[in-house]
Amino acid sequence: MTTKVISRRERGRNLTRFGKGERPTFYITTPIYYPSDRLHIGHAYTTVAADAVARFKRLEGYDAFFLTGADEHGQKIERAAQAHGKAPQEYVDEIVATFKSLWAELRVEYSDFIRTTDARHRVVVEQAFQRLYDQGDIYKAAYEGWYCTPCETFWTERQLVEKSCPDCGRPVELLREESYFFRLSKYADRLLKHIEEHPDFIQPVSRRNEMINFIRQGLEDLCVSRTTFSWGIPVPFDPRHVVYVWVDALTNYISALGYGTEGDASFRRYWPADVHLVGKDIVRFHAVIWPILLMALGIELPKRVVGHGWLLVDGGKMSKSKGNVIDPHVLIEKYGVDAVRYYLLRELPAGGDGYYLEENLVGRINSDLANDLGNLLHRTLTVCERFGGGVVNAPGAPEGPDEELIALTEETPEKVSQHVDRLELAEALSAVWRPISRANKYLDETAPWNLGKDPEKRGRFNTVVYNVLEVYRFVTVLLSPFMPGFPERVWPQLGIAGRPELHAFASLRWGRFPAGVEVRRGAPLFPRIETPK
Ligand code: ME8
Repeated sequence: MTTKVISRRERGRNLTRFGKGERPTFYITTPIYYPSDRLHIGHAYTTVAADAVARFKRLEGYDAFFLTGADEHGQKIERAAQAHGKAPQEYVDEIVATFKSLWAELRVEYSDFIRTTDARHRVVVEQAFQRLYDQGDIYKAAYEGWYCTPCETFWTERQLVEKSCPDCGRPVELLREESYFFRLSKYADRLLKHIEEHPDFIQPVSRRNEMINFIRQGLEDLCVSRTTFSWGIPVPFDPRHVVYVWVDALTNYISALGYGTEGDASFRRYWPADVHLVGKDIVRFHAVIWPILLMALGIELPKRVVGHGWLLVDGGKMSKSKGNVIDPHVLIEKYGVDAVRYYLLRELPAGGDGYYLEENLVGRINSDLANDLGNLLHRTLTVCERFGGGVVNAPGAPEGPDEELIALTEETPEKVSQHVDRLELAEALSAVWRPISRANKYLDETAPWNLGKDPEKRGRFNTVVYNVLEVYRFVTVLLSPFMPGFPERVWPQLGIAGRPELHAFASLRWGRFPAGVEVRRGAPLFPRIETPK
């Protein structure tokens, strides 16, 4: 990817340029999910990924705003409510409550949760629709075309594949309605120019190329109202129509910030969004319809639309009809939230798909978390308690493999930061694992359990223990956005629970670990999961 990477020095300059209370901002969003059903680990992936990025930015000193929410209107929801014998509002209220409790369980710390049934959202959609109509970008015409309700998407006859939806393969319905249309075609050239001039606008590059081809084939005006059902926001000047659910939904990214209202301080502060993180299935809506809506409204475009791959299960994409949906609650209950977050974020390579397999999750827990990460601390604290009275002493002059271990650890924060900037979270985690693996090997090389027995080697023993624990402090800080429960369990063991200044990104300079602290070995951080042979 071609994202410009800001060096630590530049970043430092950026941060110091702003006075206190004027930190640089960062705005990241997830899609707002349909409350037509319970969420599965695919949705959990997107939300945890955005949460990890927002937390990382906060760690670095940014004022990060992280938005998620629910997309509650449309025919699909109306039908789901009917099928459950409920009024739509009652139905979505119940499901949205399950979204919020899942995010709490996954320790997702959003700044705001927007619902398209919120009054604050509705006024912004009404206003935008009215404005587009007043300026002639929305007009009325007869519509005949095909509609896929599960995808809430219109298709022309020629776009269908075997008379079905080209995206999901399900049957489409013929619609004949008087509708309002939005002049997408009028803005196609401007959008293409924008995409060409901003190589980072759509990521990864494969999606970018796909979008360029899609736009070059010619954009047709978009049908933006419906009359055959009523669960939506009424068109302000013609209330027999409701606003097309994607126009309604996309507007969440600015309605949550109070765009166009008196309380628009957040809009002025955080817009344009730094990243709209979405699954690859909905890049088209975010990279074509959304920017054109914004252009027509005279609003700056988001900086990046990042499409991630799918988490696949046996038989392809998770879907209720295939009966292969993985429920995150079950996994959290069984393996704990840090392990589930780690697995999700470690498993999907940037831009590509990944396979969910419970065996792989258990494998990651046993090898990465129990063996590498957990044991490193346990082994070091064991020798520190047995031979050093549990006190961390100041290190002596570096020798042998020390310099290499220190250099690798010192360069890691910047590497991780760059990966996070590029939304390469699996790569960011593997960068954290390099000093972890090196430190495990370092313990084998230096064998502090032998040094500890020899009074003449006390100095070397102190150095080795100090170095590994300082590596552990770096690693714990860097993992905190990914596994927010992890540091809480580590700091007391390292004896620095009451020293928040040592948990900050800015403290990641080698040698800050305070000599003289007393460590306290606790229960293993990640017990091995025994699997039947
Ligand atoms: O599309 N792997 O909502 P939705 C990875 N309401 N991510 C997955 C996934 C999988 N198997 N399955 C789903 C909508 N996702 C609209 C969005 S935004 C203005 C409106 C994630 O409930 C992925 O991020 O169908 C995808 O984009 C999103 O869930 C779709 O959620």
